[in-house]
Amino acid sequence: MEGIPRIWIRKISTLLFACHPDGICKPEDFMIKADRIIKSANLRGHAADTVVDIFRGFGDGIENLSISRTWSTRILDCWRILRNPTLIDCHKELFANMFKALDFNSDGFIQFSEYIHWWKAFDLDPSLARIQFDYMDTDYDGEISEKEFVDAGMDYFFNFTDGNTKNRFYGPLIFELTFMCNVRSRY
Ligand SMILES: [Ca+2]
Ligand SMILES: [Ca+2]
Repeated sequence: MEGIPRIWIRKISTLLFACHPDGICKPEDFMIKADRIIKSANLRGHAADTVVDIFRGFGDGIENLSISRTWSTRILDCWRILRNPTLIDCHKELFANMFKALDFNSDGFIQFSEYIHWWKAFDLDPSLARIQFDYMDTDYDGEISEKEFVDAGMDYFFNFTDGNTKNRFYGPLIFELTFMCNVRSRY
């Protein structure tokens, strides 16, 4: 972990622990999130199918990774990804697909009434959802465009120099870390 910026470790650890309490994402974790979104938003038909298809794709994407690895090893894997520019486009596509899954009414924007279900699927404090929504809404029109959403996702993963980032894409950042145990202290 030496040499990896602390803010970036905190962000990626937050992502990993948001997926699963042990910090190791498994394909089934994505389907649990999809199911929560569908139930929370009471989705039917095309909107529900889109959520399932896209989250299944996320799960398939990590299926080849060894689930016996520790979360700290996963962080090192992510650090290698970050430094591989050929994978930038893959991540843009990932966040674009995430956007489509959350744009339940397919109007080209994520409204807050849609976004709140993503927040609930991760068991995050609903009162903090508006803060992140407004952070992503960089043109202040009250909706999240695909570009705004992708930009926020890319910033979260690829920006490791902003030690005071306000980006909380996967919820409040894990505050303190040890490399040996699951520290869930957050602010
Ligand atoms: Ca929408
Ligand atoms: Ca906007």
